[in-house]
Amino acid sequence: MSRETPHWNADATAPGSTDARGLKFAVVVARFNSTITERLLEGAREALTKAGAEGIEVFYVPGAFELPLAAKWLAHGGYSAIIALGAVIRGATPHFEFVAGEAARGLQQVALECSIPVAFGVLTTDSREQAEARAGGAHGNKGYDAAMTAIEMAHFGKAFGK
Ligand code: INI
Repeated sequence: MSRETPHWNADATAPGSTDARGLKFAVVVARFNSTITERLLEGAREALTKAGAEGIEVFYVPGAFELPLAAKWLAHGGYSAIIALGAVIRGATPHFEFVAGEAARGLQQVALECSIPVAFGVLTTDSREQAEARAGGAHGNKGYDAAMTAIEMAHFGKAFGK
């Protein structure tokens, strides 16, 4: 499924849009399926750099299952938002549901418990081809999209004194 417009706020005049000046981001990247997750990281870096982010720190974990705990530890690191990147491919694992489900559930739990935006840049696809299409291919780059979401949510939080 493709979208005609991005789900993040692309209006440069709106508060919390594409301006990341003064904001610091932690990007936590799963090494599993690293050819794909490195492309997601490139997309996230591009978005943050273009938006003028003050800080971008990158951390690695073994797989998507490890992303929530890393995000929880990073949540107290003074970042404006966390961007979690991973690629869980159904064809590659019999425990797809566990890895993908726990990554999603855990990252949302960190966001809510620690009161910090955690952008979900974890691809959950049936095939490697579908993942590649979403990591700089025909369906864009979900790392880029996750970074844009993180910028918007960081501004949202700032508006409420976060
Ligand atoms: N981790 C991923 O990030 N993507 C996968 O597709 C995947 N598969 O296929 O199993 C995967 N498994 C590793 C998992 O994330 C943990 O690192 C491992 O279970 C150790 O806790």
